[in-house]
Amino acid sequence: MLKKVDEFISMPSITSFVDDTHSSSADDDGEGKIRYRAVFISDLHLGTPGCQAEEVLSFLKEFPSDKLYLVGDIIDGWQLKRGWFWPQSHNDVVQKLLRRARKGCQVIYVPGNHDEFARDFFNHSFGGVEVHEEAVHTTVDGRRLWVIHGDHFDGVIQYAKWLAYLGDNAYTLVLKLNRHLNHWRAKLGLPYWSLSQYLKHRVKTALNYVTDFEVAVSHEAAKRGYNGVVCGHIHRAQMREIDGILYCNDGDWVESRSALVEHMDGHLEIINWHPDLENSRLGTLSTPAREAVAV
Ligand SMILES: [Mn+2]
Repeated sequence: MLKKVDEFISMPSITSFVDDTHSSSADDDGEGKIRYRAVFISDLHLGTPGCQAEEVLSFLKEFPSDKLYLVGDIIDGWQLKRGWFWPQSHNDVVQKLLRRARKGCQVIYVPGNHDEFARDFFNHSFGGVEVHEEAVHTTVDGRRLWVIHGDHFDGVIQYAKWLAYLGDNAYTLVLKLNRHLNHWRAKLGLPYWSLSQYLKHRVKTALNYVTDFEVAVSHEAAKRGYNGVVCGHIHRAQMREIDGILYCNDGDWVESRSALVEHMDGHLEIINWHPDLENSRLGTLSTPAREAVAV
């Protein structure tokens, strides 16, 4: 399978097809923008209210590329099963991805656990979007990066559930609940229960989880002979070297709005997309300035 993907990526016909994109029509997004060799995004969670679809659209418009990797959890099938939520902007994202494929961008979709329904369609193509169990991206300077969503490592890591993420709303709710709880505890003559201590423990567990995940994924990439790995799943953008392996996590579009890009010269960068801010980008080697939990 892997070999097949490799061959596919290096097929000369694909390369010439990609070159056609320069003759795109006037309505093509990305016109006049800097072109990227590859863009990696994951964890959009389309179909949930948390998905920042407008920001995904503005990001894609600003970052045209020869290759686009959709690194899983693009559509949240779990949530959609519970209740249909599909606003126009979510539809627009799907349309945008399909149009990008039509315009000659090679779109490779590696499904995750929330869009596992797509896992029935490995090695099929939908409107030019190729579905693969995993992929290999070769950077212009020849580094081979293993592209996977990452959920398969959940079982490998001790913590059954990932606690890497506690959203702002959940945190606000916990604070509110804690106030009420301690109000009643005081009335019952019970001592104050320390929320900060409780959260500190949770955060520590969450951070351990993140590190364990990063290490496990990197070691597996090394075992398979890759130079690096690109994944998503834990909603924590990151790029660093772990035991000689370049570990890249492209983050998410539920909160951090982050992506990984390969410039035409082969250097990789994590983008934190804040279209409203002038400087929405972080340095190539730096870690996105985002805490796991705001405590
Ligand atoms: Mn996932």
